[in-house]
Amino acid sequence: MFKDLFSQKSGQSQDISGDIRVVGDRLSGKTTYLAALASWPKASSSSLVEAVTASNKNGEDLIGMAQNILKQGEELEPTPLPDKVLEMKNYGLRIVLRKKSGAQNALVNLDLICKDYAGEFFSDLLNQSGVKLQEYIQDCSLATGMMLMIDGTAHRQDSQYVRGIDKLMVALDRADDLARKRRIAMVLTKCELADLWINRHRPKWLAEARFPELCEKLNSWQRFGAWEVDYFSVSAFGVLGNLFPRPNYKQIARNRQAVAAVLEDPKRWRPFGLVSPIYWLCTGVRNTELDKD
Ligand SMILES: Nc1nc2c(ncn2[C@@H]2O[C@H](COP(=O)(O)OP(=O)(O)OP(=O)(O)O)[C@@H](O)[C@H]2O)c(=O)[nH]1
Ligand SMILES: [Mg+2]
Repeated sequence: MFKDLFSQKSGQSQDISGDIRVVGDRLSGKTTYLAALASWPKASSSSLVEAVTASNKNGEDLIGMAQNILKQGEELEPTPLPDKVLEMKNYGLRIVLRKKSGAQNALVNLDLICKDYAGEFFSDLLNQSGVKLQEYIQDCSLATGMMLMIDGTAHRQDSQYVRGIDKLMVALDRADDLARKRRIAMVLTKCELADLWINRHRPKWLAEARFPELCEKLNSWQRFGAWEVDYFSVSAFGVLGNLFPRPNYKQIARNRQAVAAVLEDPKRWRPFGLVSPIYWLCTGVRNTELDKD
């Protein structure tokens, strides 16, 4: 397991690694995000991302999920929360980045291990139920950083999310006293929907407008000094068209209290913003080029 960020230069390439926990409410889009990232459908020459590959079997399974769910219109199962934290899957991915757009040989290899925490973990936090909670918090405390996935259209849940996240942050602070600051990326998902898309380049503004209480809480933790916080907007689906973009989205059913959706046109699948939060979590530096992808 990776303990913390390490970075080493070998020739022209640079190696970075990170160990990330993906947390958020049920249906916030965590598993879809990881599946979209693993299958990285975009191969534009202007993108900083050269390739994403699986580095273990679980990572390969993610690619399979993307094929089924997004491309063939199958619905993704809710992620189960295993009884033992050791049974939770480690998704291994390698993200290869160019150092500058258009550059050929100066590469950054970002080796990532991710754990997809079931939304059930988040409800357990809110209800302070679930005997396994403590074990999971211990596991979270080992991570390089945490991605907090929030469905951008779920602004009515703002107050509820504050309670859950505050409990998690308090518990993590108690779990052990790290010499370094912890990083938390607040990631708004499904940003191709509603008016999120037109404001996707202002993620902090968007997050504060839609989730004012949650952002205030995160900012106060940051002021307190133990946490670093940054804001991101992503869409696993993306849009169709450039001049008059519309969501690449087809509703297939209303299920599990939410709308289940698949890509309308898998051939023109262009997710947005997927790598930026990971890069920041692993390096502490925001790469604004990645906010354009
Ligand atoms: N419009 C849109 N829908 C999305 C996006 N990402 C995920 N969804 C949909 O949101 C629903 C929930 O996605 P999941 O990835 O299963 O959510 P989850 O957070 O893993 O849920 P749990 O495993 O229950 O915790 C699915 O119907 C997805 O198709 C997105 O970028 N845009
Ligand atoms: Mg899931």
